[in-house]
Amino acid sequence: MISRIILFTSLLATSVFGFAPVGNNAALRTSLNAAESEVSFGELDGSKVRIGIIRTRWNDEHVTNLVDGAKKALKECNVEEDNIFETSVPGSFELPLAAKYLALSGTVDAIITAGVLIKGDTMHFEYICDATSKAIMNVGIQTNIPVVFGVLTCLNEEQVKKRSSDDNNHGYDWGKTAVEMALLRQEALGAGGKTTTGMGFGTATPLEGGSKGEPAKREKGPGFF
Ligand code: DLZ
Repeated sequence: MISRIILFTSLLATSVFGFAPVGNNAALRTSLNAAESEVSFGELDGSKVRIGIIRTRWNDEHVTNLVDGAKKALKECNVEEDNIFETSVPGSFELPLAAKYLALSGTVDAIITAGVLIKGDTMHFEYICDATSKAIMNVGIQTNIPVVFGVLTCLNEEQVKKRSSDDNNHGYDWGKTAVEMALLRQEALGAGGKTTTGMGFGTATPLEGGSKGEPAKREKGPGFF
């Protein structure tokens, strides 16, 4: 009964204040720690998509694990190694602008931004999380290039490890998400011209170059690929 009251109080705090107090409650601890992937992906043919990965050098070891997870997924989707562009920026705060430059280069069909933010003693974490997540979303909306939000926002290193290890690596989902969204974009905008996701955009008239069944021509942008 007592634990139910504590859980109820925590849920109330979450909905009212946007965060839950960290206490000794087992149910709450479990929900904070466990973040198993709950998304499933169908067959994704990434053989004709180009993916950009922009990663941070902050929290290098963890981010490398996440990027490895993403690359594993890209490989499973048959994305060619030559079609993966990777570069790094110092921290998560730099991810959105770098993603925008890459998106505007016209050389990739989707971008994965990869970083790890760990809460410290100050409000820095909250500001960077908020600014970065919103800006990354904006890059996708403004450029029409899907940008995957691959930034872990964790309260401590233990949470990071639980989300970037072999058996539960969020980077893997980010890789699959990037391919799915790249295919969706090709389908929606006509580039690639093949119905691949079953979302119904395949009948849309191609916007630039090419005709149905024939990839639109891409111009090589400066600096990438
Ligand atoms: C400064 C900073 C701090 C304290 N922590 C992190 C972090 O946990 N993860 C991360 O990706 N970046 C961090 N940064 C760096 C900022 O993202 C950014 O690079 C600097 O504020 C410079 O703009």
